[in-house]
Amino acid sequence: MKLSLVLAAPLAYAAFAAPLVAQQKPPMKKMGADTGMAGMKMGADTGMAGMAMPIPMPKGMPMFGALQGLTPPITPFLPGEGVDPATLPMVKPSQVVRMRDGDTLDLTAMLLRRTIEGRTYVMYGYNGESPGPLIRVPQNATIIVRFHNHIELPSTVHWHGLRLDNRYDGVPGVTQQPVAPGDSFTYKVHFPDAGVYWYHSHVSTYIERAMGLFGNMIVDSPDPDYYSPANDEQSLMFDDLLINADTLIPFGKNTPDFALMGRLGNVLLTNGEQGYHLTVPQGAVVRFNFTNASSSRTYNLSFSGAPIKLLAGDVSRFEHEQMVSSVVLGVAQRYVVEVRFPKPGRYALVNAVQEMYHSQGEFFPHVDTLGIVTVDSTPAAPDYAAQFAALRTNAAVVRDIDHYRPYFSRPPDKTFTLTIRPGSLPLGTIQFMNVDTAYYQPVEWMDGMPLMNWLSTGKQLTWIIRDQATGRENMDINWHVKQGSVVKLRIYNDPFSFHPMQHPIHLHGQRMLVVDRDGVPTQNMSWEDTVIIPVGSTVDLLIDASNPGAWLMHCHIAEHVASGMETVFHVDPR
Ligand SMILES: [Cu+2]
Repeated sequence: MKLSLVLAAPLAYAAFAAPLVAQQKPPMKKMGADTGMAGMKMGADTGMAGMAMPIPMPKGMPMFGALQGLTPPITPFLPGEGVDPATLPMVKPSQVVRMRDGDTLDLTAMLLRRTIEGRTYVMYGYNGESPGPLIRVPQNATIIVRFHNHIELPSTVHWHGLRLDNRYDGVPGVTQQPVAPGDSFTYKVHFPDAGVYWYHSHVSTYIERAMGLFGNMIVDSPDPDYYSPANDEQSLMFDDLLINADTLIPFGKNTPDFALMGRLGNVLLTNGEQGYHLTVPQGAVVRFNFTNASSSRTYNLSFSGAPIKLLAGDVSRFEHEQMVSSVVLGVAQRYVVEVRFPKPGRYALVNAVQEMYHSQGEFFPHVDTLGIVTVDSTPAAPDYAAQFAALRTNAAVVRDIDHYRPYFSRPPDKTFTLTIRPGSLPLGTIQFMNVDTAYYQPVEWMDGMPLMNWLSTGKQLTWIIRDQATGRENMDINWHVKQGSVVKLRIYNDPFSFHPMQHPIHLHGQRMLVVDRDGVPTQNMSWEDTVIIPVGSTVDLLIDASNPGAWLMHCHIAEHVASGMETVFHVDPR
């Protein structure tokens, strides 16, 4: 059994976890008296004991005195204001809805009650479920979805990863008007590619998606041998909520808070619940469809050492199946893996990441258990051990990508820089960022500065996609390409900006290949719609611009897109 992490592969956790200190900012002075910025700690020693913090702070995390007592300048919003929760339906688990070509589904966004750790919250869902119904269709099917908006905010549905007709892409202001409360909109949803996709609200996603407006879609290939055989299949959507004591932390009604790093929750949910559980027979091979529905969290997933075989990315299988020790799942990404559970006992599904306190330059491991797979002593039947051990080459994927290989080494047609422009942030935040003492890592796995993050709003800063050639930014870029062209896009994530952070960049309506990261060509590709660009990295993408229309390209961190980080990729019809 080969267990390896290939650095050029998209899943190299080690490459995303190493601190970036030397690359950008000089080592810091210890926070405290010598800096004049009191490194206050919560608790009795600061005299702050008993003062209720509006956001939860990790134990031992240093605080900045200058920010103490501030709250973000937002109009607080939570779903269902003025609604008696007792009148709302209790959430139901997501149900599989199998649909055939031509079928129609009614999908209603609505208020729901949910119970988490014994407390009841008002949140959103579709058709009484959150995640919403799992839509399962054959490849090449087209279905009709009648969307009804029964929440108090305007909404739309975006069909993430699908190369469908532009007018049904669900982007307010680009492909349609937002659907007002009480109104409906009919989508024609086409599924040209097999794999794992998801649908979600594309209006105020930092509220609506975060509060539960998302669901999975599984597109089945007609090829019965598309994946190797498995004893079970599980579709898992990962999500996180930020709760303090018994309160959901409110959202900004007109602009997001947590605009620097996005909202990272302290309650981790799998398919809307804590403590995922699965029981399988000994030796079972389980195919997992992973979807990251979080606003900002990147996951590094593994199963207590059980072998993981990587099968597929966002929009296709990989050229070659490979064994990996963990799966790095950026916001909005999907991976299909198989896991074999060789011995009876318990295997924890964990998110194992590196935590860091920016101000201290302290790094330590952080592990959250998302669920448990219990393996009983009955042997799995059939026994797929041999099929699991065989690493297949997907000749159809290799042949398809062959058409694009001549473009791999071409110079880029367009180069974007990812950066940020700070505006009227709190003085304490500006001081901290300007003293060149903050540490950054390629990927922010945890919120290492929650108070500063909470206090930053989308009105106080702008996240930027900048066209290097023209200097134009975000929605002013105005990029047009001809349908059928193959476009090389280089994206550089500036590590010297005011606040560097990874950005999961998503392109609507097309498929793309990650051909190169920091000068290292990708050895094993799948077609993607979302790519993580770590701090300081340069990524070369090859876009198959096959689908005409005005397609949004944006950072999928909900607070970043709401703070400006979006542009439109125009594919002009032939
Ligand atoms: Cu971003």
